[in-house]
Amino acid sequence: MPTRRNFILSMSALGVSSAAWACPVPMRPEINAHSVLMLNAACGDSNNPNVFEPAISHVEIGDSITFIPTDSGHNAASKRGMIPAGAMPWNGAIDEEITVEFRVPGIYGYICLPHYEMGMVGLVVVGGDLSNLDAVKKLRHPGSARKAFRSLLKQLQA
Ligand SMILES: [Cu+2]
Repeated sequence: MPTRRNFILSMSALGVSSAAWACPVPMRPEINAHSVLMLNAACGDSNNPNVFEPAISHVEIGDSITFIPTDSGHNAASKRGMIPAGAMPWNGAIDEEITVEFRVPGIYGYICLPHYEMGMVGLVVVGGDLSNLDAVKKLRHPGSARKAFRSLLKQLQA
């Protein structure tokens, strides 16, 4: 049974941590796999604009990921040369919610087209398979995308 004091404390805690409420992961029963949010700013970090959240997703073979346009002006599209051989590319429209099924194991790099050069990129790893890492690393990227992909790929190898 929560006391009145505890109640007040938890309410003030909500106020303090309001930044975290700017980016709720939607709890929607029809999305029972994985979701990636397209955001104008990282959760609680306005200095980190235009991000996929999470930037790295790990899924099993046959799983789907739904890319959700939480904020407008973004899309999710696989990056040519950054998906496993035999895998299907995808290209969501701006502000489109798109669900992608991953049947081929490996690393998938994807981008938001309007913010690619600003570093709005992400990775999906299917089946824990990093065998196309060298091929993925070879690709060159403009602007901040280079650093962003390098940082994400480094996290994969850690
Ligand atoms: Cu974007």
